[in-house]
Amino acid sequence: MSSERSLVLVKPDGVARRLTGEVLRRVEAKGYTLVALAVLTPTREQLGAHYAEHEGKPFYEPLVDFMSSGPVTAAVIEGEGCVRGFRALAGATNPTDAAPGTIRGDLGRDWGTAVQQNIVHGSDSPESAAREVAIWFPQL
Ligand code: D4T
Repeated sequence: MSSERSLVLVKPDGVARRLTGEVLRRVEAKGYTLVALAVLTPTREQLGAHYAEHEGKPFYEPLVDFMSSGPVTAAVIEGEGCVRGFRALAGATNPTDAAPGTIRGDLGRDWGTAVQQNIVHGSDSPESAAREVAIWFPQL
């Protein structure tokens, strides 16, 4: 029995566009289990921890501005290979390049903003997932 977990965020653009249900539908249809779910507007401090690897990059401030601009839906999902599996569901970071059939490919586009508004975040490794779950769901 695997207990691999990933941290999934429906970003403010996705929540504002009423796509939380569509994202969670795809996660569940794939066969992953929802372990925890919350709707919240993240603080800049929380986002500083989450995006620590990007601090100092040109898109960092626009990224934190965007991610703190409204509510996000945070979820912990579980299942064998779910870190890589959710990244496959999400598609490429740039929604213009993301393949049709993926969340970003089907539902996202370039809006000409300073930071990509690409609907979802998914952890990029099991180690990142453990770090991110602790930031978003310290009770787990
Ligand atoms: P997240 O982390 O949000 O799941 O997205 P990715 O894993 O696909 O992408 P990332 O961490 O490299 O980037 C975080 C966030 O910043 C935006 N971004 C990124 C951007 O606007 N311009 C850029 O050049 C990069 C690299 C998109 C996602």
